[in-house]
Amino acid sequence: MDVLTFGETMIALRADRPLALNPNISATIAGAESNVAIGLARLGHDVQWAGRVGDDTGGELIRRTLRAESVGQYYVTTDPHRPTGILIFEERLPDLTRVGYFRQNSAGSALGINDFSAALSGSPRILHITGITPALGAGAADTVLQAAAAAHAAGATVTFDVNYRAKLWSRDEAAATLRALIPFVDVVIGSEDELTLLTDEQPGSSAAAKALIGHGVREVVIKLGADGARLHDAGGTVHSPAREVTAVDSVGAGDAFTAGYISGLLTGRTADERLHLANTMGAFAVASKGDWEGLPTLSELALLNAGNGTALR
Ligand code: ADP
Ligand code: KDG
Repeated sequence: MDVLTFGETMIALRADRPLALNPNISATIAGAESNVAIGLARLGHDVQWAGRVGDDTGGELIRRTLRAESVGQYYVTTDPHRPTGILIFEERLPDLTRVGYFRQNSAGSALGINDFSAALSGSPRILHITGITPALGAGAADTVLQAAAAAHAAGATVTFDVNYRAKLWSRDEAAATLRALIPFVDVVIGSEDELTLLTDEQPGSSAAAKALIGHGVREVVIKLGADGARLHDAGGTVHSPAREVTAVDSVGAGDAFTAGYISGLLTGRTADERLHLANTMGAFAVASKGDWEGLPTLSELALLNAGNGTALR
């Protein structure tokens, strides 16, 4: 197994205007960790997503979609007592989306280490975690901590996307919980602002990244939106510009970026190449609607080099 990741995946209802205004709605799935898993599977990696889904049609939608995307679900449990959570994307302005959650007491939030401890002992090369799962409750937070510690002890690389969600918890709660993960994390991915949850440094300088490296983190990757991304490691700093695209839906760009970065780690690419691949994946996500639907396969990566108006015939 190349990568194991776990978290909550939900039914995602996409509304083309606010719900109160009787929109057209389409149903798909969303979840930061399964978005990363789909991105990695499209790039040809062997990836397992672990989690809990309800014994309902939402659970069926999630399972069918992940199966179609070649994401392994050997460690997915169907919870007989709790429903699959729901997320609503309301398109409010072009490229401005409002996200609403209906996920309290959901199946996905009841995730425990027993759901996938066998996977951890199956030696994934990389364990990918995010800061969303610990926000779902004390049990989920403890699960993330145990998983990170176990993977670290087993010699796996642990990648961590901070993914702070203000609708789920306060900055103070997030800081206290997420800082405990740092001793077990090899690669931190986040925005400038998110990094300051993990250290006492101010945003906008490299101090936060340096502090994390001082605490044993090997690589700190900072997502800079339309400015691309920057990597800090013991060797210094590398910046890579974003790919030029027209943004139509920025939600999911961070997950696509992370999938590209992890793929670069798995294939032994240089820092520059890892950032370029991550930026390319992020660009595909912002240039297409949906969290993961527009992500490229390996052979499609070069499409971004084609000029505007290209027809493939
Ligand atoms: P998040 O979605 O986690 O908030 P960002 O907005 O920084 O993260 O986006 C993640 C990555 O997606 C960026 O580092 C970049 O590679 C890509 N990206 C984001 N916005 C754009 C854009 N307007 N044009 C091209 N690439 C973008
Ligand atoms: O990263 C994109 C996410 O916002 C989305 O897919 C849903 O996992 C999600 C969350 O909890 O916000």
